[in-house]
Amino acid sequence: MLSNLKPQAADKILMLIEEFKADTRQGKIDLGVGVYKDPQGVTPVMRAVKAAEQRIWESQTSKAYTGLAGEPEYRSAMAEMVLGDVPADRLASVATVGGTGAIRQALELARMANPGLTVHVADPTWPNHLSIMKFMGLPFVEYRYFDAASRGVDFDGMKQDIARAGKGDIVLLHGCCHNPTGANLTQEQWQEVIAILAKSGAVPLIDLAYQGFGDGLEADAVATRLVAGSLPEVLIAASCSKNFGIYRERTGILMALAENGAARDLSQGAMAFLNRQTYSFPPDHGARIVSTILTDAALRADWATELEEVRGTMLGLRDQLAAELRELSGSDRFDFIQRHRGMFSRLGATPEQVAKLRSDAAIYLVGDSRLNIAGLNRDTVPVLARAIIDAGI
Ligand code: PLP
Ligand code: TYF
Repeated sequence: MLSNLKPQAADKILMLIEEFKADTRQGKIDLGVGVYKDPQGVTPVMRAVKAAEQRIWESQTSKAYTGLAGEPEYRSAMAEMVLGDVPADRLASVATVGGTGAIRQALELARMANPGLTVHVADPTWPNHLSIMKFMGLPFVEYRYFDAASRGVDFDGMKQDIARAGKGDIVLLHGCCHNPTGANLTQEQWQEVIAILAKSGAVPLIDLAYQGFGDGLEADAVATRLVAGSLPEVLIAASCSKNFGIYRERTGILMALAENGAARDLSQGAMAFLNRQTYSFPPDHGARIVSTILTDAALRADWATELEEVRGTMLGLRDQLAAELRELSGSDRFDFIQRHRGMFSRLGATPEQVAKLRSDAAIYLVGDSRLNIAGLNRDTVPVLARAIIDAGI
């Protein structure tokens, strides 16, 4: 039986990790996988996370099962962090295995509710969105998103394309810090997206994996809150991997805003059912870290301060890289790096130029010319800038 299996294509981003490790050159620079690294190249455990783990270790008396939906404290703390004012009468939620688990469960839920749906997804988007939908056999179409000339959003194209989504279709949107481009909608553009969805009855699924990495914890939630406050049905898949730095704990949440209390109850039941079919109880440790931090004023303040430091470090690197490139190129054509938000920027380079960066300068980007800003530090920014010019980008 097992020999009938077909070889599966490896994840190109995860493959880069191995290729980088195997490179023996001094001074190699890893700008691949989306993991935050401090200027020393370390992905730290955040102070508040350590403190919360200690408290949990000291106070936890049982590791018996929790509930299929996860702990209520975690779900309410996350709803407050993401939504601000929580419309409790409309909100169903379950803890999930990371943000990826939330996306998967959201798509399963949508298909249960509307077996004939099509998913509308940004071109480009996080590759796992596409591979999950392919694996599920879910029909999807891409909407225009990235304007290769400006490295901003092709908003006219996006509007035209998402207007094709029909009632009960899903439109998958990045709540902030678009992966892989770094280009994001303005608040006015979000309002226009909302108007299009309100007219068609298509349902937004917001992937929120980088809250706090763009313009700040509150600012990065503004779009999600606008959508949640304006449309009758909204799905939100949020991840705690990046903003709490607890990647391997696999901590996420799926929230569904329903039209009324009866639909909320149906959604809650279906979401708990989906958890049970997939893995029964969601993981608890990461969720408990998050709720411990969010419900304790001192821990929360310390976490928010450290998250701001992380965000500030990335913004400083963006400023420095744009300034170096302005000087070296004698133009402002790389200023988009300063306008982009989050961990990533898409440079808009060709695959050959990306390969040249790797062969000539030992600098590793994803093949679509996405770079992880957090892989840089003040010393490596000039090295990258020089290599970008030398590669003819
Ligand atoms: N969505 C996007 C756009 C991402 O970049 C990520 C990645 O890390 C995720 C979702 C899911 O993250 P995780 O499953 O690690 O919580
Ligand atoms: O896009 C990224 O780099 C992050 C991390 O299969 C990631 O989202 C990459 C690939 C993957 C899982 C996570």
